[in-house]
Amino acid sequence: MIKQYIEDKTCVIKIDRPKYLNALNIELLEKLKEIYLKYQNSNNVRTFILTGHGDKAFIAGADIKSMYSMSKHEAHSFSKLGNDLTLQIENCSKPTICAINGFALGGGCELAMACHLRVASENAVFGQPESGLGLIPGFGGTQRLPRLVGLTNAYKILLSGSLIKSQQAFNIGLVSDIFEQKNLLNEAMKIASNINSKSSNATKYIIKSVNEGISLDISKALELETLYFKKIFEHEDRKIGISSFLQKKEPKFSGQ
Ligand code: DAK
Repeated sequence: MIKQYIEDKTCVIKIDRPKYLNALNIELLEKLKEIYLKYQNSNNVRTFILTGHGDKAFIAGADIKSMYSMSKHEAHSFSKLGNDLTLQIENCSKPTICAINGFALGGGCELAMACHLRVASENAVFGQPESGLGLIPGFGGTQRLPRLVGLTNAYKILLSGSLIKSQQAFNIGLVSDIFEQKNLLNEAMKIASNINSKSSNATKYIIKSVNEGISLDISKALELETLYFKKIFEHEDRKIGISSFLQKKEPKFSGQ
């Protein structure tokens, strides 16, 4: 259901339910949550890559079949689990790069949107088809999509339920890069390795400042940035980074 391994301080998570185009069910969400809980504070991991097995689907949404027979109680747990997981990913001090290798629909697109970076294969397809199923997005789609692509693009995608391809997703800022399918994971690894070479404290405070500041008015958000800017001066990494620059050498951050 999920394959996971660690390579060069990057935890690679592969959703592997090909028979259902990697659709999300409760078990899968629980497993994902467990992986994040296990590695979010581990010294062996600096970044996560979230991707899907194969070249057809990243995640084709929540498991439609299991939603049909879901009781109200199960729907509530499902919703809570999904929203807890997206917040856990988004607020983790270690960034997740989502490598979208095919269909990213409904809950799949929503999970991708909770990640810090999104890169896609040329054949990737995005959409929030929930309205056609008599539903609305349940894992943050109505909230994160407008923040990422603006109201005009978000309403078009949410209300129409239409699917868009990689190039359009790139044009509206939903993904940062498009790669050939065969190179997708390698390219995501390169992005991760670049982040891994930077100060983990800087990574952590950038994520905190962006996440906490995005819903504040600009003056409060700038105060927050000032606060974290001051905090970063408590860390040895700042001295290592600046002195390496002055000595014209590559910094080797300690994470202290
Ligand atoms: N769930 C379960 N099975 C799925 C699936 C899904 N989301 N998507 C595909 N499959 C299954 C298909 O049923 C099929 O199984 P068999 O018939 O072979 O047994 C197999 O995967 C292969 O799919 P297709 O034969 O359909 O493959 P095609 O290439 O023809 O089409 C497709 C690919 C991705 C265009 C098509 O499969 C499709 O339209 N899939 C459904 C996409 C979709 O509508 N996704 C959004 C799901 S709704 C909430 C929380 C979350 C959500 C809502 C509320 N709260 C708790 C309130 C989220 C909702 C969603 O994500």
